[in-house]
Amino acid sequence: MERYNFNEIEKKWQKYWEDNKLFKTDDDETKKKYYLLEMFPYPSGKLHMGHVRNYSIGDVATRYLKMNGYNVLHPMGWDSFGLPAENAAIKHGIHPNIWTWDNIKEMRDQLKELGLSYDWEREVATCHPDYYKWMQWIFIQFFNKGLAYKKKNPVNWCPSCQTVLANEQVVDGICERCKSPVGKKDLEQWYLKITDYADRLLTDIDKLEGWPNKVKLMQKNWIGKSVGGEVDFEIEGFDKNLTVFTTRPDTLFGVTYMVLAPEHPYVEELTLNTEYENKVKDFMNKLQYLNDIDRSATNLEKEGLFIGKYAINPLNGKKVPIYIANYVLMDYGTGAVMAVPAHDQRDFDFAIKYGIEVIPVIDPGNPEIDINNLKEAFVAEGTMINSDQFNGMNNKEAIIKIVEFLEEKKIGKKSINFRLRDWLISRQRYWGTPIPMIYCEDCGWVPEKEENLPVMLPTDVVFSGKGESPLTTSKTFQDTVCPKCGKKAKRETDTMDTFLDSSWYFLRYTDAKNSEEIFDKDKAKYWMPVDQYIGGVEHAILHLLYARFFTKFLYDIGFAPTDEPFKNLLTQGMVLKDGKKMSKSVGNVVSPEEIINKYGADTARLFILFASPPEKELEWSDAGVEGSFRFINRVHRLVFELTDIITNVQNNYILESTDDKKLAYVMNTTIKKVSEDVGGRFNFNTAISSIMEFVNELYRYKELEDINLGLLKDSVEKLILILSPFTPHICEEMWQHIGHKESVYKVSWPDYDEGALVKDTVEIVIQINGKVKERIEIANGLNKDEFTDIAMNNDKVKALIKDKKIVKIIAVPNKLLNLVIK
Ligand code: ANZ
Ligand code: ZN
Repeated sequence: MERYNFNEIEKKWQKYWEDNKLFKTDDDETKKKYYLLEMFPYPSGKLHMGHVRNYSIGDVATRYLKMNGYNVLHPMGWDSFGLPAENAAIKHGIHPNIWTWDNIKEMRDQLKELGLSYDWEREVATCHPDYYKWMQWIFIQFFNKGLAYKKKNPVNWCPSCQTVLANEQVVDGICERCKSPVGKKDLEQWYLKITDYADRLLTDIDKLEGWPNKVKLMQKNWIGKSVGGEVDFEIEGFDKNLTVFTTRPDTLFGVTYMVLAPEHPYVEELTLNTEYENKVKDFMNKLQYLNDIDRSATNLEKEGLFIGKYAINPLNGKKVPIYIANYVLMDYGTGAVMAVPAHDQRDFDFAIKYGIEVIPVIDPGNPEIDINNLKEAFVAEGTMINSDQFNGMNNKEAIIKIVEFLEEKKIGKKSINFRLRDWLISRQRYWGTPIPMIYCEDCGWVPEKEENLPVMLPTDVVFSGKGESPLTTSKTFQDTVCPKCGKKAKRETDTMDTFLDSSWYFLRYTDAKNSEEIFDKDKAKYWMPVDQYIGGVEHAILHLLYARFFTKFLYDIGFAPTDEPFKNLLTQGMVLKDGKKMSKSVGNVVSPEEIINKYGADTARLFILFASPPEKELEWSDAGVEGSFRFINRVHRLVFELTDIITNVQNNYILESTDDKKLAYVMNTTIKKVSEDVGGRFNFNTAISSIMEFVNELYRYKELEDINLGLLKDSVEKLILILSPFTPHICEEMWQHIGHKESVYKVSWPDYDEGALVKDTVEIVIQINGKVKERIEIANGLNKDEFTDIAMNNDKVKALIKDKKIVKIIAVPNKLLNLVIK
């Protein structure tokens, strides 16, 4: 008998699929469509197990849907701009373009080795001019709608490397490359006005019924809508009011100090030529190493500085000191806070540290909390105290009343704040999409003419790792003419954040080769939205939010057919080894190549799909891989052994013996279970275990004396078909071996016979005095009397009872007969 030669089999079928263009998708609008998408990878050069998991999940679903008659779009591409290519250029002198395309080639081959059913004719690479041309086109649409603008913003600047660093290149305030302290430098940078979409991005989350709740919650928190009010405080001896944003206007009477973000423009004015001027500068210098995320952390050690001035509480005229502090951000609300230590933990920590008064204004009504001697801020609901005319109200009610009062007196108003910031998209990097903007002394910023796109990345660039933007080193790139007035002008030398590239690739796949338009609207209309998106939970916030933002924008300007891109979302769990995330830094990586070489792609796929449900973490197990390999061998052996006796048999048959009925029952319930698990719930692991039971039953059945060859043939065929989405190569091979000419991929998914789902007989348990004594087969579905009657008249039961006296009979039809005897 033939050995299972996975190497030969897998190569053979991969070639067959490719030669026969089996996975090519047509835009056939008469067919029901399904768009199944996995997140495209960054081409690092090596596939890791996380990729294998992500793509195997998608592949099973695709193959299943295809066999169920859907026209499935299942594309793949490359998120191929980004820093690693540029670092390789600086380190090893390889041009990013060469490095990237070499990696793409390698990874594409690895994907093909896994037998994944992609339509490679739709492949996109974001670093290809055919793609980034349309990226630039989108940017220009944003600019034309007033949604792209330039603003000064501090960047991380390494004075020794003379270059801008990304946040991840700054470790504890130190440059990752040269280990010198990093400073800040103000640079003009491009932003996208995503905040204009904040409200819609938030409310439309409720439309996303097919998304995991945890992802929706993360999106909501990131957008972070806060409803509250703005309140104006006068500053003693200063002619401008200080406006604060608060979510708790009810605590206004409890304000005991004010805090400005150190970057607040008033700070300089208020301390100019005072003893505080230099102290503020020192404070700012220390602070520059903390980013906004560190500064908002609850466990941040609060630090601040009194700046010598006082503000007046507009409700009670109380004079309170003004501080600057590390925990107040310039970029949120108004950059200023009314501090209420009694009811805000950050303010409480700060007040205790600096000896500032704590005035409670909400009474918890709980004798266990001593309101005049708080150990921590009281943040729950309660009754208003120390608040003049508002005393006695519930504090929620007081929020409304106080805002009304402020509005009447024109010292404040209702206000909504989003945590979401505009999106800083400028990068001082080479390997990204050039921002297609031109600066003219007379006309200001002007977009490149659309007919001149793409603005190509120049090739004469020096990769020194120094300077602001590498594009400034090109001799040819910068000098151009103004598209508006024709005068000499300069091109923007920043490139785009790579998150832009991945915000619309799913739209491009619907018409990937279009050179006239970003995509044909009819094609996009047919395919969009993506029916199922699959990817890592690490992209649950930014990537998905940006993709939703782009889709809404392209919808608004009349291009995208839907205003949400992804109907259903599956976030797959991580791959672990020895309880830790598989990663280079931990040193516990098992490479997909190693597994494919040793066992073949089908085994790798089967193990990964069987070991755990897709959303859960997956613990790597060598024994599990072995087990999957053994199972495939077992199926292979079974089919090859039976081939001769089933080849010329007719498929129609009548179920005769109890064993026939049992096999038919197992076959049909397995088909049903696999259909439900794969089609609806992505429970691949349970689908595979039921296939394993089916195989066991086939092994049992084939050894019987009296076997029904028609049934056997039908079972073997259906086994191959339902296993084929998981382990496609071996299933093609077996399918061919038993005499079929066409690919399994083109065969319809098997139906199951409802009638065969009812068992003729069931096994019941007989207990005597609570102990299991016997298991017997009896007819299925009897009512209580019939059941008791038949069970009691069974010879074995009679023998057990003999002449003892029956005290009690407990009968659970189809399951259990318990006799109490004396
Ligand atoms: C007074 C107050 C009393 C506050 C109280 C809270 C509780 P969220 O919910 O996240 O929007 N705040 C306002 N601007 C800030 C800034 N730029 N940096 C740091 N903190 C800032 O938070 C809103 C609350 O955070 C605001 O309400 C303000 O403190 C603070 F018992 O005002 B609150
Ligand atoms: Zn001009």
